[in-house]
Amino acid sequence: GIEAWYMDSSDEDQRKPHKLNPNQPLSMEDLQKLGVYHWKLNADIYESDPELEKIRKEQGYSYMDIITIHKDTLPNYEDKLKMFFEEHLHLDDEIRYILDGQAYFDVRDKEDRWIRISMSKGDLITLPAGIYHRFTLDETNYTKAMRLFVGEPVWKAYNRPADDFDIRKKYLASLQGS
Ligand code: KMT
Ligand code: NI
Repeated sequence: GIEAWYMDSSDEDQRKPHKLNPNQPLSMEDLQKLGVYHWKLNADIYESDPELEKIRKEQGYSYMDIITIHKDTLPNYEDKLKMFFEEHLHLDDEIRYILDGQAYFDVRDKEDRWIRISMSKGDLITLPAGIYHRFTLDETNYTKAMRLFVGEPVWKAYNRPADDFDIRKKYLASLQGS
């Protein structure tokens, strides 16, 4: 299941948990305040899951594909993992549903601290357009994820600094008062 915590600042292996000592966990409500939303689904039935269908219909997630992130299945594995771990933003929401294995999504909080979100089979997450984030496998080195999108997918990532984009300003404005 999903779990979130503030990261330590050690530059050890990115695949390690990087929890503080003592751990500083975050609640789902804390994540919602940053515009990050989570659903728990039954990934064993993803091909015919009415709950997933309902979410896709309600949120307009018309596009989907599946990416298997493992050194034997993903072309240019090392380069892609390096890219995924560069701090970046997108002009659209990033919506990912973990079908197998596990992985970490890191997002910045309002004070620019890193939050690590631990995702495993059955976790669906949405990161809002304009939030700075990055992705890494954990020490198991494998995950299979569904990528969802409203309309045609736009994969372009803008590495930080990307502060001049309207979507970034809009995201920051959305944090005001929350
Ligand atoms: C991104 O943009 O951060 C990604 O697509 C991460 C890898 S998808 C599980
Ligand atoms: Ni991204």
